[in-house]
Amino acid sequence: MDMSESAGHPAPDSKPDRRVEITAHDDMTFDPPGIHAEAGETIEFLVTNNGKIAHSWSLGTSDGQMAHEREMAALSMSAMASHMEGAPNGFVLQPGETRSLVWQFGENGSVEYACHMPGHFAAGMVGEVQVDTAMHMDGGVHTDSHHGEGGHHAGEAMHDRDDH
Ligand SMILES: [Cu+2]
Repeated sequence: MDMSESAGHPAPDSKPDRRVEITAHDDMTFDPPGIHAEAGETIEFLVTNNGKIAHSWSLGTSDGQMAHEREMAALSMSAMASHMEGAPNGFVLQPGETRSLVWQFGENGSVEYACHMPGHFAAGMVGEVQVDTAMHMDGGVHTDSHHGEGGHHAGEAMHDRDDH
């Protein structure tokens, strides 16, 4: 594997800090086009192909994405799927398919998620994870972790958001 340390690593057995949903589209975009993560944070990515053609989704440093693009460019469509099947950092998504990946980010820096179906990366099908040192970001990011198990009042959940 040529994954750089700074990209982080797969963490399939870890409990994710939060879940992020991403959709892939036939106009060569991911929605959202980028997210923020905290250094060391573990995120479960739930990626759905909303298009009518196959897309792939994999995490890596910018250099790693370039290398992966060169590898995939040399493969046939079916070889690509099997090549990605064993990959720890991504997968191929058929139309309508949803797959998940739990990943723990490393130090500060930029990690990219990209599609390596023929021509897609070149067309700009790439998103960015900006990894920052732990701090309170725009809010609303960690609301889940503060919910108690046995809230007595239905109203508590609403207060939860305001406390932050
Ligand atoms: Cu694509």
